[in-house]
Amino acid sequence: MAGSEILMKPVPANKQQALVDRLMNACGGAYSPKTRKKYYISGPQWAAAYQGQALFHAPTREPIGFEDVIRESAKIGIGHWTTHDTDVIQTAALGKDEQWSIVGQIKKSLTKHGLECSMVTTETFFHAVWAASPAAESPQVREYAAFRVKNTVDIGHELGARFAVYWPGSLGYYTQGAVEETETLTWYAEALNAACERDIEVAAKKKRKTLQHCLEAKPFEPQAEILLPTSDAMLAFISSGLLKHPEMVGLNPEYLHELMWGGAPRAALARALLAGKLWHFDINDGYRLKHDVDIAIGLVNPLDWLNVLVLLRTHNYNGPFNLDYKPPRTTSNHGVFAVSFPTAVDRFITLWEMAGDVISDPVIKQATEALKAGAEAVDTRDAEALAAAHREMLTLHELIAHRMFQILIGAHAGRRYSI
Ligand code: GLT
Ligand code: MN
Ligand code: MN
Repeated sequence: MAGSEILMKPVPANKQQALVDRLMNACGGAYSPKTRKKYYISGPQWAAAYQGQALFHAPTREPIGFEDVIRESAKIGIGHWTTHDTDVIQTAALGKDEQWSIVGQIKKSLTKHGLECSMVTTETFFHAVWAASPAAESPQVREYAAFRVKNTVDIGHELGARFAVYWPGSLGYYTQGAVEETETLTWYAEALNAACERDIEVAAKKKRKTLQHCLEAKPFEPQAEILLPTSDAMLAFISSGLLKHPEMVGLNPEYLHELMWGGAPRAALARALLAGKLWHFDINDGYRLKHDVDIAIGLVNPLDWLNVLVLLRTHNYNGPFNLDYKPPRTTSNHGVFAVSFPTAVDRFITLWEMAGDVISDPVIKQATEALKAGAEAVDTRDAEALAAAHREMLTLHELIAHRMFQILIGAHAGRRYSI
């Protein structure tokens, strides 16, 4: 292998796309766009259009608009599209005629390419107006925040969306004493109440169902201290009594955001499921206790992802899987749609199918059933006897983990490195 670098000739710029496409083909294992479309997968406008910029980075890609994203998503077989209000409409045009003409163009583009808009979200973190968050002390800023979330509800209904997402990443503070938490949370709830009430009105007028309003937590970034840092904090907030329509508000957990605070994403999802609030799910990958690297699904923690999907399949989760990741800044505009998106979708589908294999695997099934059957003739008040009676059985925990690994790498289906 050492010689291969020597033999490889420099690749001229105009031959590089062809090389990427050839190696992408050589990978094999791609699903057809028709197969991909059977899954409830959505592609965010902001993910596809992300130019590779961040605090320490200049953009590495050219800007692209919704026409490009919708057209290319259709080619790949991504059936749903999601957006922030300001991903597609300039802040100054929000609520004005120009907004509705853009929304009209989006509708046309979605219809032309056979996509549906599944979710809309309000940008409440980027513009200078949000310096003190959407729940700022100033009543005028809060009135503007209410206008923005209500306007997103209007856009959502017009585009046929079923979900609205809220990421309160600017709800918090940098310096201590700057905000009074209970006040800020009460004001934030007022904005959500305004969105829900508007939703009830518009839905009735349009004879549509109301939207499912989903809160998304992230433990840090961009505020230093965040008031609703985890999905669990949000569950508490939903049932705090501050919301007028808690039944309209659920969660949009993001895989990496739970990992970022050191939690187990699967356990966070389980708690949301038990509360009946797992409505929408942002899928990606990354590392524990690091910033929001938004790597595509399965590239860091494939075994954990498999385990997550076993849980969701077991509980018949039927909401969207939103590809909220950032194509790396080393990936070109061409690469975003030639490699980044199709491979993310295909890893998701493969892991989803594997989760089905895990659920029906005879070894895992027997092991799980045996564990649940417990041990025979034992005094349930005698700790020593109970521990001894189950001693051999509990080895199955590790055996189950090994079997899941085998399923992940295909060893259960005959893959071998040596005999
Ligand atoms: C922002 C955030 C994402 C959220 C988006 C929804 S905004 O990009 O980092 O995780 O899903 O508002
Ligand atoms: Mn997200
Ligand atoms: Mn993220």
